[in-house]
Amino acid sequence: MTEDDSLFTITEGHLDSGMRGIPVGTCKTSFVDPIEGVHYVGYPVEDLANLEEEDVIYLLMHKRLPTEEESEAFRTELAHRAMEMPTGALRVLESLTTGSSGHPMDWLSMGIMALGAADTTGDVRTDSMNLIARMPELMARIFLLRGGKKENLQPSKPELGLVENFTHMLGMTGEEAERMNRVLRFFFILHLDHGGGNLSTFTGKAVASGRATVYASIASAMNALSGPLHGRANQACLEFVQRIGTDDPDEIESFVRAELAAKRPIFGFGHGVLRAEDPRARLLIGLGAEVCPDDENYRIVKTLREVVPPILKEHPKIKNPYPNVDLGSGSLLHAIGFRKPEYYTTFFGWARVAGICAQIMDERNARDGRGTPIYRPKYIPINQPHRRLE
Ligand code: FCX
Repeated sequence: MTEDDSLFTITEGHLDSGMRGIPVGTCKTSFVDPIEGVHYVGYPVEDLANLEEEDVIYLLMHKRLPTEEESEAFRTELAHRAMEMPTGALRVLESLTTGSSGHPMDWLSMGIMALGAADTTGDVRTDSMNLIARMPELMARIFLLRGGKKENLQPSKPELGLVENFTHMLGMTGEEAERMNRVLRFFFILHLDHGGGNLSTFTGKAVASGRATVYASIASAMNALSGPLHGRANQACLEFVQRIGTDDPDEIESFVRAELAAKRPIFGFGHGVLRAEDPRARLLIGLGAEVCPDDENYRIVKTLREVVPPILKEHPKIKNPYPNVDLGSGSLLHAIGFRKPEYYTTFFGWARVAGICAQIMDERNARDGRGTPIYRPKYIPINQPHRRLE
C-alpha cells in the first residue's frame, strides 16, 4: 500500500451512512473478518479465550504474546499500579443521591473521570496502565456502592490478577468464585478489542486525537458504548429474553415478529461488519453448555439462535441476520450470579478499556511519535444557501 493507492471510492450513497465501511486509518491491535470474526494481532480470538487476561492485554499492547518473564513483569507492574489507586477520588460516586440513581455506565464513566482528576500524568502508557490496573476496584466499588453494601468491599489483592481480584473484592469465595472467574475471564478476553472502527473505540480515539487525556478519552468511549445499539445490547438482550419467558420456538417466533412489526430491534442479532454468526457468540453459547446448560434464560437464547435468523432473512435490508456477541453473554452473567442486566455493559466496558488504550497508544506513537493528527472528517453542507441579514 503506497500513499497514492486508491482504496475506496466514495459515492453519494456513503454520505450519512454512519461512515459504514469507509477506510479512515490503520489498526495494529485487531481486525474483524466478516465471516471469521475478530482476530487479535492475527490470532482468532478463540485461540486466546482461555489464556490469562493480562497476557492478552500484553499482546494488544506489544503485538506479540509475552514470554514467561515478561508476563510476570507485566502482572507485577499492573498489581503495583493497582495498589497506588487514588480511592479517595471515588467519593464522588458516594455523593450520587441514591445507590441506584443513573445507569451503571454513567457511574463507570464518572468513576474513570474521577480517577483521572486525581492522577493524570499525561504520559499515555502510564495513564493507560494505571487505568487498566485500577478498573477491577472501580468496578467492585460501583457494584457494592450501588447495591448499598459498600462495607462489604474486601481489601484489594491485585496479585490475584484483574478478574479474580474483582470477584475477591465483591466477597466471592469457593466454587461460586471459581465459576465467576471462569466466565468473567472468558467474557473479558472476548470483549477486549474489536477493530478500530466500532463506535466506542472510534470515539475514544477521536477524543484522544485532540490530545485529551486517556481518562477523558476512555470515559467518552464508555459513553459511546452505553447505547442500546452498541454495548448496552447485552443488557437489552437479556431483558428481551426475560420478557419472552419461554423456550417454545413458536411462541418465540410470534414474539420476534411482533417486535419487528413494532419496529424494535431484535437485540443480539445483526452487525455493522460481520456477515455470519459472530464466533464470540458461538464461544459464549458453548461455555453456557458447560456452565449452565439447564438455565432457563440460556435455553431461550439457544432457541433464539435457531429461530431468529430465518425470520431476519425475510428482511433483505438486514445485512446480517445472525447472532452477535451480545446474544449469549447476558444469560451467562445471570447464571453466575449477576442478576441485574443493567450492569452487563459495565463488564463490556471494563474489558474494552484495555483495547482502546492499546489503540490510543498506537495512534499517539504514529508518524514517528508526532501522533495521528486531530480527527477531522468532512461533512458536505446541504440546505444551507448563502444568506445575509437584510
Ligand atoms: N433487528 C431489527 N432491525 C435490524 C437488525 C436487528 N437485529 N439489524 C439490522 N436491522 C435494520 C437496521 O436498523 C437498518 O434499518 P434502517 O435501514 O431502517 O435504519 C437495516 O436493518 C440495515 O441495517 P444493517 O446495515 O444490517 O446493520 P447496521 O450496521 O445499520 O446496524 C446493528 C448494526 C448492530 C446496530 C443492528 O444490527 C442492530 O440494531 N442490532 C440489534 C442491536 C444489537 O444487538 N447491537 C449489538 C451489536 C454489537 F454486537 C455491538 O456493537 O455491541
